[in-house]
Amino acid sequence: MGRIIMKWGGGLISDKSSVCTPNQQHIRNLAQCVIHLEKLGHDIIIVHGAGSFGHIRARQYRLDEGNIEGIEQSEGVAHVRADMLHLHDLVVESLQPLNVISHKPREFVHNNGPDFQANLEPFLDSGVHVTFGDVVDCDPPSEFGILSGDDLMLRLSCELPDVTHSIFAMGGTPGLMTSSDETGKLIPIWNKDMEYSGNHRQEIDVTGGIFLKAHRAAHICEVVEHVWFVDGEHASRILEIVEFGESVGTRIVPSQ
Ligand code: IP8
Repeated sequence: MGRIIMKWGGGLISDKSSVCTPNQQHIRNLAQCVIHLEKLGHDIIIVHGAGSFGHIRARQYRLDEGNIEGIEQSEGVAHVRADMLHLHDLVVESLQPLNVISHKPREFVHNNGPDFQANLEPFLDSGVHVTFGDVVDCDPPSEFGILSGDDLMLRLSCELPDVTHSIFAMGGTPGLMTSSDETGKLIPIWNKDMEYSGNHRQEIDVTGGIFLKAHRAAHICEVVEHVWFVDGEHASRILEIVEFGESVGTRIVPSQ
């Protein structure tokens, strides 16, 4: 049936402005969607973002800048890793009774960004795989860094065989928009030569927000047929994409 790789955005599964506050309803709805797709026979990988379990404290301890001389950050690394594990456990629990295989990036990834080093073969084992944006060890002088789930989406989607769908479920937007205010319209089909509008709250978000997603998705669509941004608050749209090949959202396509 093919492999579906989906991102559960951090802003969708948590309240991004309030530290370590999960959105259990959204997690439950997405889990039901995965349980349905698994029954149909798809191989599934979930990559979840960090939301308020990662970005707020990572920003506070400046973890995205790596090791900074004279600043005590090891407590911050441990704290964010513990918080991420908490969110990860909620995601894994939501998927019961599926056979879930958890992959914690701190245990299998070295360095961050799109060229991180990791063996991705274990993601081919049978079961539903779950991984997430995390604090990973890096070469000196950084020593550590933030690995975004969007970079995991890129590498898993481009390097694993039989990937049919790469779907970014986001919170608070139906897809890529023409403008960030109330006059904005959904862009149903987008390629990297087209414009769009995005808001990146740099004071909160330590990774790239919508701009990083669009950039990674533009690469993924070179090798994966169905690459989509959808409003994850309507999890049924994910099912529609898989079942009918279309739904409300933005389909990302290669540029001509
Ligand atoms: O939310 C960020 O992952 P993302 C990971 O997928 C941390 O970009 C720990 C902030």
